[in-house]
Amino acid sequence: MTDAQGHPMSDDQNSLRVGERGPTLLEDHLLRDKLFHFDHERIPERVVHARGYGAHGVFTASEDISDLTQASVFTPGKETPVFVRFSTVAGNLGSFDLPRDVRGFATKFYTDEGNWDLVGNNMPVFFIQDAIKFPDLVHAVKEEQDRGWPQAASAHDTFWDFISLMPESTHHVMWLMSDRAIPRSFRFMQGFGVHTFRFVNAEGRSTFVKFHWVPRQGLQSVVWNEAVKINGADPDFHRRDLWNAINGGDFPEWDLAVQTFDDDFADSFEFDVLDPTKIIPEEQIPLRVIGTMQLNRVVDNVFAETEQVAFMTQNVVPGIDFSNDPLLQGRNFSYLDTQLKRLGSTNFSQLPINAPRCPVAHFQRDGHMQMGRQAGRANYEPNSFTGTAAGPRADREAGYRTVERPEAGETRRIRAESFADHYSQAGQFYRSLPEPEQDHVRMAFVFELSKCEIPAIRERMVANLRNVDEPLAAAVADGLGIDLPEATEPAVAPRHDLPESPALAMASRAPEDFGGRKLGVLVSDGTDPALLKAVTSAVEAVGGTVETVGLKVGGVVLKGKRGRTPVDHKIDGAPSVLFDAVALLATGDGAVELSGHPAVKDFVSDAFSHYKHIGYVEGARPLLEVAGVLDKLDEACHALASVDPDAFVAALAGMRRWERDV
Ligand code: HDE
Repeated sequence: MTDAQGHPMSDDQNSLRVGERGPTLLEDHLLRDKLFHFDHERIPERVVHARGYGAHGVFTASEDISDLTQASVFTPGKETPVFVRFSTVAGNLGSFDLPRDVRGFATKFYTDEGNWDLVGNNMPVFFIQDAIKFPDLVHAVKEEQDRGWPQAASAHDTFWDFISLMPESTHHVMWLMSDRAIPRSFRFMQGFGVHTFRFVNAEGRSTFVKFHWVPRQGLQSVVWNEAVKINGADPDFHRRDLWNAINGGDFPEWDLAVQTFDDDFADSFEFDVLDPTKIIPEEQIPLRVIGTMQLNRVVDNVFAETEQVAFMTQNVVPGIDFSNDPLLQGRNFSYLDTQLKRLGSTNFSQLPINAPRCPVAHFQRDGHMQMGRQAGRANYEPNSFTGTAAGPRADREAGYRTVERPEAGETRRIRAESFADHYSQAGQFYRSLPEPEQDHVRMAFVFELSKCEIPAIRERMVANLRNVDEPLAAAVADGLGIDLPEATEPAVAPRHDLPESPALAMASRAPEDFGGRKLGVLVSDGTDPALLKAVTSAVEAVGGTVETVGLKVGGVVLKGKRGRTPVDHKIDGAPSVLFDAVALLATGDGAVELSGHPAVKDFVSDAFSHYKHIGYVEGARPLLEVAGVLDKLDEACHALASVDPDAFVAALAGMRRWERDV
């Protein structure tokens, strides 16, 4: 062991003092060195997206799209290392993983032409149309400034006050109230670049493009009551999930897909393609898959990688360019600016997690924490030196060339007329969802607005919702116990004739099997080891995992066995919210003993009311009885005496049993 200067340490337990019990000496340079560094360990957390989790992986391009873009990252078969950071938006660094919130989905591609950062979210639209509103939005959603709460929650007055006064937020709020805001795991989320970008090919021709990440695992969310409980039982639920999956060799994968279109489409589309509160339905421009990303390595050090990674929308490579989306233009300023505040030096791009993996050559010099020893005589150009002394030169052909586009007009602070329709796509989104997903949206609005203390805010929001969908507004008003207020006067009459877009439903991309998910098995003394093994094998065969839960972590004595078989969890620490489905293999006296335990009752009744599949053996009936569900059993409650383990596990595919009457 050494100190920071490399001096060998002889003792890291005791500071230097006079005699045995005397004062500590200022002379103790080793103590001071250690405390000096410790005192400065923290850097500012991100203003937004503070809580995140990252992983390394690789992107493999699959399609020849050289007609669209010259970006080398899309050369078919080419593998490019990536680093992804998933995040929540509103909560502080130490908040929990399952607030109702947008999730960040930021990807850094270390391409051979410099870094390309696709800094997206798990929802395809954004709250605002102009970057100048971003500080207001963020202030409104974060803790209220006078009281310092709520942490990581949008269910409070200032958020809904702002939203209800910003009709342009309505579409995004529909997504925020949907199941997308409470994902089961990062692995089961879609990602979106949100803005319209440009592809540029070698001839300089540009094509508009929207980016999508589509998880091969399918889409999956939890229910709100479950999210609330997960945050208590395991605040690190999502980061643990990603860590466990990757370390267990179950590498999550996403297809990168694009929607590309030209000016003619942009001109004919009902909405402005530069407006980040709008989508282009997949039914109108289908997704084209151009590659796949796999995450396959966790970080070595969360601070060095996940915390110090600096994503920036303006990190683009030759072949990718910006559009005039006003939000994107504002972001292109903000991300660079924030890195200086957070990382403290213009040389943040030299940190290993941020450093390009291709050669870097320029005349930028010095600054705090300069790591490079930039050799040669010239640190400017033009210069008349030759060879290495001369330093680098720009390359007109291979260098980054901004697409040439005509721009004209007066300088004005206005919002284009084409951005004025705030409700039509919000209604289209809602009407495209299947009934269970619509139901969750209604319940979310009622929950959130019930948390507002100022009645006028609730009413104003419901007044806006009348422009989205009348039955939705009526249901929310009913849930709040208020009269339906008069509708807000919209800037543009909302359209209710937009065709439904089935691709917007989570159910349209439901998982195909139980792979990547987890079965919680309640066991007791007397549990049948053969059945436990058969269920475990069936789950593992489709790529899922099984964890056992018992009364004591030391284990249970399985039927016919002598010693104890350890369990993964003591019941108090493993409520059923931590699992995607449960199997009750406790039996006989063991089941009776368990049924007297309050946590067991919650385990079963929560699994039932969270619409989960439940497998059970006959001996586990006392557990179903104590949970009050014995007389409500439905097709998603599987009697393992008559359903074999493979059929049981096959039934766990897809989503929850939404039809259940809970
Ligand atoms: Fe961000 N955003 N943002 N944002 N954003 C940041 O950058 C900002 C927006 C997104 O894991 C900050 O390094 C402005 C849209 C993600 O490190 C900051 C505007 C989308 C992350 C910032 C937006 C995003 C950030 C804070 C409106 C989805 C986390 C720390 C014009 C397409 C990246 C930082 C990570 C982070 C500014 C809107 C996604 C302050 C000004 C739209 C995923 O620079």
